[in-house]
Amino acid sequence: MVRSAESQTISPARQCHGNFAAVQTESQRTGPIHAFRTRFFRSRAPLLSVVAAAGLVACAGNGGTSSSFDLAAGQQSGASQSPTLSAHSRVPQPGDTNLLFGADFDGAERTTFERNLLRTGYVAFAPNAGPDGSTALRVTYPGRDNGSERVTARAPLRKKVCAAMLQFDVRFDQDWIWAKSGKLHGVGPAKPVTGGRTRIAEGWSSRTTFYDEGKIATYLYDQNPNKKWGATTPSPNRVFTRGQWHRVRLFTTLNGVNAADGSAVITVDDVEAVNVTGVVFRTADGERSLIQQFLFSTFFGGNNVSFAPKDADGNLATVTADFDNFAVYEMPSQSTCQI
Ligand SMILES: [Ca+2]
Repeated sequence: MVRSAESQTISPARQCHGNFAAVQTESQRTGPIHAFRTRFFRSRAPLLSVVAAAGLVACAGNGGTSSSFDLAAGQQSGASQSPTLSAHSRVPQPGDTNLLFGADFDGAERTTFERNLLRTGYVAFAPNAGPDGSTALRVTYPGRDNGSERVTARAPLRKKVCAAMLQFDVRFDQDWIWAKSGKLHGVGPAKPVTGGRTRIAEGWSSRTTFYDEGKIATYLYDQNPNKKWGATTPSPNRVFTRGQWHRVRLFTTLNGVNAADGSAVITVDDVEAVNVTGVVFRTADGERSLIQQFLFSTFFGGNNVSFAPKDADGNLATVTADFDNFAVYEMPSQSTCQI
């Protein structure tokens, strides 16, 4: 049975999904991925520890075990457990996974992705503004009749996969205006379906949105034939505070072609915020339907001016948000999706 994402129940936010310990595998420390990581995180050893231990921190003191991988030292530190996932853990954790894409804006030379972002005209690099004092990306959102100017760019992943985790850090400016809602980033297949366009069998998109005074939501273009726009599932509580850095993770798992077993899960600062199951992202299982693009996508709205940021006098306003440390990881698939 095909079920829409909107029909699903939101589970209550919780701190941890049970006992688990995930550590880096040998395959991550060698080969091109390692070289990529080394280049990407060449000055980011403290950050990498956080990335490698993602999810574990939230469970420390709650049955879990903290662990970290120190790239500078080149060895595992902390716990020595084997990579395992608890049977009770419904959310994949970064551990024995591959980094498929990364952007931290700290390189001496601009990458193709960064140059594509600059071409939008609404981004700038903000030295020392990142959560760790590094360079962050500052996006400007000028309000307009359909919400705000669109700031989008796509980047290919290094591998086509069934399940992936996107993570990024975001800080909404102290003067941020929430308005109704607006897009944040996500992942997609070869031809993502967005913007109310017609569904195609191998097309879909899985994104996040800010929503309603500081909540977050999944925004999914699935195969529901009755919907023009994506399906929104908001968090039950506010998760964002203006002026503070937050770490967002979006776990996307594709469905098997004949099964309604896809899912989209968001955590914010290691706390689960949204959990949507039973998603039918696709009805064809060709290679083009697999997760293969990072979708940088942020703007207010929206298809009318009610989505736009406005000041106290009701005039269109311009606001900013900072982003840093984008990374997409392959995750172990927990559906019947097969590559
Ligand atoms: Ca940075």
